[in-house]
Amino acid sequence: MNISLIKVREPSVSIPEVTPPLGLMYLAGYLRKYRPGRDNIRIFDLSVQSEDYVYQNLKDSDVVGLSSTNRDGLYLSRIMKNIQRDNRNCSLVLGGPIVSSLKDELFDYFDVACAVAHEGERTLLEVIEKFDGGAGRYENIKGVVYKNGGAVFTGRRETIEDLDGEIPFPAWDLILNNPLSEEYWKRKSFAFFRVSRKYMGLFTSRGCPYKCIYCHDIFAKKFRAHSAERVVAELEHLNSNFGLTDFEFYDDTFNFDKDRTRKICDLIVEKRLKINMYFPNGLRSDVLEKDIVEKLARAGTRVMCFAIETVSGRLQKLLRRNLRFENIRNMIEVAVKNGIHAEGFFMIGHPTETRKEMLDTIHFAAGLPLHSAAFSIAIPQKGTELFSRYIGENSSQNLGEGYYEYSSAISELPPHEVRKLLAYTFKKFYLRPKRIFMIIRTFPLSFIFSRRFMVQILKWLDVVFHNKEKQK
Ligand code: B12
Ligand code: SF4
Repeated sequence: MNISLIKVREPSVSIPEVTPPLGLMYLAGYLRKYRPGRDNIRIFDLSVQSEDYVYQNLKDSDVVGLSSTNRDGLYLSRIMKNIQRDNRNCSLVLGGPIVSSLKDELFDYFDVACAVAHEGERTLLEVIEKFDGGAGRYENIKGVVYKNGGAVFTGRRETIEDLDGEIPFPAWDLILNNPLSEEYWKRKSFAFFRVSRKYMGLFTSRGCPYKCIYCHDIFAKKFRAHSAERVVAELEHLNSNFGLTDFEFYDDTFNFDKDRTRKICDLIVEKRLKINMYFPNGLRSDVLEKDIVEKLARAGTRVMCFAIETVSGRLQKLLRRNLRFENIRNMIEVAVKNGIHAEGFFMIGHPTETRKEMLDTIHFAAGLPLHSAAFSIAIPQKGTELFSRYIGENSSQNLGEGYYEYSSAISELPPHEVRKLLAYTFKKFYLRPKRIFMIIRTFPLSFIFSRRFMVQILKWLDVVFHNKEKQK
């Protein structure tokens, strides 16, 4: 079958970061393994390709699979209508985080026969078998949302436990042997900086055992991981076959299994792999240990992000984040001492948060020996406990451009006051000679003079001055 998989993402000024469509590469790799020689699979990405280009290339598709997050819900709806209009004989299937978040509510927004929720590999395989003349019925396929009068969700499918045995390498070649790869490499990726222009994202574990109320649950609340050997085999493969040296890890809790983390680092050193590693999606800082940070540094870690969010013990509890703080400063110091660029993630505007709590977090962040910090405003997203508790399930907010409009005042301060404080965080944190010197010292020169870096500087300036305008 001709299968086209499309990442649907509206080109956005507010989030310039773009990453290769790892989820689609996993699905393509899986279909190749379990339907060998039966499909011709292509991947498109609307965050880096034009709509016209994608539409023109879909003409002979038997199946079109679309992947989206909530943020791009309204855009997805428009794209889907256009595809349905031009390709009446092709079967459409929807997947990605938006389906896991909305489930049977999905059909309130989208007119599609079938959607796949949560971990997609096994479910998509069964859906494709059905499209390919199989006798299967949606009602017998676990993990789908299908139309039967209204929307029916067939229930959550069991997770894949033997990741090494069942999940093949993602179909990286569909991106890396394609001019499309250049489009990712010339844009800002997830990490604060990269040494080499060329890179690939990796996802070495699935699921997260923590239960933060603002977070989604795509891969279940249980940590499952590829073995250290498999992770290093992926790195070696990408290094020797595609010449890549830079790798961004997008795992939710890469370091949850301490021994696996140690072993991955040891193997990289043992095999003398000369690579640069980045953890832009954060490491769980309270389960880090000094020797682990040192090993990560020796193995080539350049950027390590610490997701701290709030310093308030009350809010840590309310958000069910439950981060223990004793260890954080130490681990940041060890990282910095070992030449790793340390970034902190912080949020303000949490439910019931007071001005004092916000300021405490800002001052705590500014006092940490971090190179950089990303401050954002907590936005309740559909499909999370934060949303159902503080906004209400019936609201359709968050499926489009309005996403970043901080319209839902869930903290003690009105939205414009929270925005004012956000602007203050940038000044408080960055406008210190010591910090600027620290940042420049860890950056490779090639990055300082790159277009990507200039764009980042402009973005920061925009945040500071844009908010100033709004305050007037
Ligand atoms: C890399 C990343 C980014 C990158 C790139 C995002 C992008 N869309 O291009 C950057 C840094 C830009 C980013 C930004 C944001 N992100 Co982000 N990001 C991630 C991250 C860390 C990894 C994504 C990944 O590669 N996963 C690994 C692959 C294997 O998983 P997957 O893509 O979900 O695919 C699997 C299934 O979903 C399914 N599937 C996926 N597509 C399809 C398609 C079909 C047809 C089928 C059948 C199945 C299927 O099968 C796949 C294999 O099992 C995830 C966290 C996570 N755990 O996934 C968050 C995540 C996707 N991001 C999230 C959010 C909230 C955001 C932001 C809104 C943050 C913000 N406030 O600014 C923005 C929105 C950007 C946007 N417009 O999409 C949420 C999305 C929640 C939701 N329901 O929408 C996630 C899940 C984090 C979380 N736990 O809350 N993000
Ligand atoms: S925010 Fe991070 S630690 Fe919390 S549930 Fe989500 S992935 Fe897990």
